[in-house]
Amino acid sequence: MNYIDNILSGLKVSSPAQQEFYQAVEEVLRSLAPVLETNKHYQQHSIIQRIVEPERQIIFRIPWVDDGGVVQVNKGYRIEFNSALGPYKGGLRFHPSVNASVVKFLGFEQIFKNALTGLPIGAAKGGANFDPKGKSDREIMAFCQSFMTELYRHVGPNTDVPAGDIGVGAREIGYLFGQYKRLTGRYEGVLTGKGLLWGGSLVRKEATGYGTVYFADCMLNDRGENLQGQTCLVSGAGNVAIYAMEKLYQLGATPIGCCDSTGTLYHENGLDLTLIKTLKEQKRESLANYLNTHTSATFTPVDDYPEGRHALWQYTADAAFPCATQNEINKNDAQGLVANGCKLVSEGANMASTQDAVECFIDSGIAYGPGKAANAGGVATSQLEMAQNASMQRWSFEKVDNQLQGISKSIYQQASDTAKDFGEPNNLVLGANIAAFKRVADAMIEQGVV
Ligand code: NDP
Ligand code: 2IT
Repeated sequence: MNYIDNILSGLKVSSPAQQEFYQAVEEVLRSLAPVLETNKHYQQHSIIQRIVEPERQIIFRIPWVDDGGVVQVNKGYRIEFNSALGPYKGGLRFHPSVNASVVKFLGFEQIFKNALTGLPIGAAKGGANFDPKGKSDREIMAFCQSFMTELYRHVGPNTDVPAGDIGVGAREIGYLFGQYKRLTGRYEGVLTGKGLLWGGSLVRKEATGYGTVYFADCMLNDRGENLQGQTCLVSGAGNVAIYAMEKLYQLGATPIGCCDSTGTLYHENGLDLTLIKTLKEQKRESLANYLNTHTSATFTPVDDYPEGRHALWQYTADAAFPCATQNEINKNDAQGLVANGCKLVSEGANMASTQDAVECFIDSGIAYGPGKAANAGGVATSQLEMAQNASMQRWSFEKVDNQLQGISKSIYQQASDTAKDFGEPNNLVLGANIAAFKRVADAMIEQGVV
């Protein structure tokens, strides 16, 4: 479709050198072709041109002092992408690979993910090219305080509510919240993923991983199957991966492989999740140390595998849960998984698969849940945290978990029904993108040219 090609080439001129961002935009726009052709009013209102341009982009300097007394400088971002459905909402990522392209792709995906939850949340993403690895607690705190010293003027419980993502967990949210409170003098729900002692919601820590597994269960149930007895590969060993593994065990499945930035861990008998939690959540160590306890497991260092990729996807399993980072499954990985009999992929990570890997999954007919649908349980539960903060209430674990399950099912149903309506029942990428786009686009039209 010429219209889409023109927009994509215009984007490459106005936002040069943003490969990840183009990838995310292209995937969405290509799947919108049937809607744009039949509903000309979206073109008349220039919805596509508006939706690909963030409402506001904040880029700032983050100076801080390391333990050696040396002043360090990082680059910070908050991209407030779209507020048609509610206050800006989305995570913060601290990782050396963070740049404008990465934050923009994440913010763009967030628009559609948040729309699918059906909750009143707009979309944003932020972060910094800061590497938390090897930093002391004091350095992490100094960095977070400096980050918030700029960010605080742009965020608030009714304007923009950040949360965690890679490299940002409960510890960082705590330091960020403390600095916001100090600068503004206000104790309010400006961040989600807060500690349970001071405004956090039960289930938020578990929500993304649990939600990705609930979504997988919906996909399997529709095919007359379930997770009981299935072997699983779960990439990553962070927040999303750990709680995906926990829920898999609860539903009778067996995670047999995972990875971190140092390498891939394989344990045919089933991974020892208690040990992984100790290594990763408490000690912040490499998964390689798992072998000190379990000599029958295998660890493949990342350096022993071509192009710094992880070796995880070469293993045979019934289901795959990429929960580490973007483009972690390429076409070769996808073909290998399918050839080895993998029948389900549910993405905990955002844009976990390259475009040709996605095509391989859809063409092969296996169940494939794209990140913006499969990992929306995290942000949905963040909204439940906001609701509890605003009403000064605290809900039980069971109440929040029930809502999370309901939202995961509803997202699956919307994506699946829309895919069927458009004649491609197995294409949840198309279903999720169209269902989400319509909600945001219609709200934008009703709110006028803003
Ligand atoms: P964490 O920082 O808690 O964990 C990330 C994990 O992935 C770590 O174990 C890290 O290794 C590993 N990792 C990162 N890069 C690589 C790589 N190139 N190869 C192998 N392993 C790697 O982040 P989260 O779990 O929060 O986020 C994971 C993914 O889920 C991201 O794509 C994020 O955008 C997405 N997501 C997160 C949500 C949330 O609520 N947190 C919500 C929705 C999506 P190491 O331990 O060595 O650092
Ligand atoms: O990618 C994501 O959805 C997140 N990192 C969580 C966002 C949030 O606001 O909870």
